[in-house]
This record gives sequence, structure tokens and C-alpha cells, in this order.
Amino acid sequence: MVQWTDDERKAIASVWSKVDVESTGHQALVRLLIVYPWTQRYFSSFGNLSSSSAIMGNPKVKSHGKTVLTALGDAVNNLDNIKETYSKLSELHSEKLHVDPENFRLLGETLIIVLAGKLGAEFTPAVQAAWQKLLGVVISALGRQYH
Ligand code: HNI
Repeated sequence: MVQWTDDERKAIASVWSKVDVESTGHQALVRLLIVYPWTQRYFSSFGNLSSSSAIMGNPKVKSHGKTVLTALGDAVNNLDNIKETYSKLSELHSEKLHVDPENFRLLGETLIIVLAGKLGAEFTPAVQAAWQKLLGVVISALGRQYH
């Protein structure tokens, strides 16, 4: 099982208390879709994703970003139980959505960039390391039901 130091727990909680799930989720998902355009294939039901401005203005992208970040909050609030917390979501992404798990890593990267931009100097290397660790555990938990 993953062990968390008190400093890591504090770093994760303190960042999370400042995160606005709507705008952070939106920005991270927009970046994913623009920087890694092949990820758009999973969102064909979302309508117009044909340009950066279409992606930014797409209301489904906005609401889905919030959904994803809200689900990330379940990991933040269950640090000692992330695998079980995500077992249904992992099954969904694997068996129903057929999302290549490599994309979880890409979204983790865009999220770190968005957090760094929003928090500035508060996002110290130690805080960032705690978040990278959290996202690593999240990515592995979401990838667990793939076989
Ligand atoms: Ni993901 C649906 C959480 C990464 C593609 N995703 C969801 C839902 C949650 C969720 C919650 C809604 C489930 C439901 O309806 O019951 N997704 C997460 C989390 C991460 C993640 C926590 C990573 C941190 N998802 C990704 C990635 C992709 C992705 C990287 C593709 C590139 N997800 C989807 C798609 C859906 C989805 C597609 C269905 C969307 C819809 O509304 O049709």
C-alpha cells in the first residue's frame, strides 16, 4: 500500500482547498484536447472540437472537466484507499469507454501545469512532488481493471 508522509498529506490537502474544480478541470481538459489532439476521439459525442476556441467554448468539455476534477477529489479524500475508490471508474474507462490508459498520464501532466499556473510560488517543488505522487497512484488505480 502507498504510504503518505504528513507533509505529503498536508501538501495535497492545502492545494485541494484552493482548487476550483470547475475552472481547473476545464483548463486541464482543454489543454489535453489541444496539446494531444488524438484524445479528442473519445469525445465524439461532445460536438464541435475543431479548433482551440471551439474546444474552449464547448459546454460539454466544461462540464466534463468538472466531473473529472470532482472525481479526483474522491482520491484526495481517500488517500489510503484510492484503488478501491476507483475500481468502478477503472472498469468504466476500460470496458465501456475503451480509453487507452496512457491518456490518464497525459491528463495528469496537463493538470500539473494548470495547478502550477494557478498557484504560482505556492506550488513549491515539494508540493509538486506530492501531487505527482498522488497522480501516479490515481493513474495506476484507474489502470487497474485493464487486462
Ligand atoms: Ni474519464 C467519464 C473520471 C481521465 C475519457 N471520467 C468519466 C466520468 C468520471 C471520469 C467521473 C463520469 C463517469 C460516469 O458517468 O459514471 N476520467 C476520470 C478521472 C480521470 C479521467 C478521475 C483521470 C484523472 N477520462 C480520462 C481520460 C479520458 C477520459 C484521460 C480520455 C482521454 N471519461 C472519458 C470519457 C467519458 C468519461 C469519454 C464519458 C464522457 C461522456 O459524458 O460521455
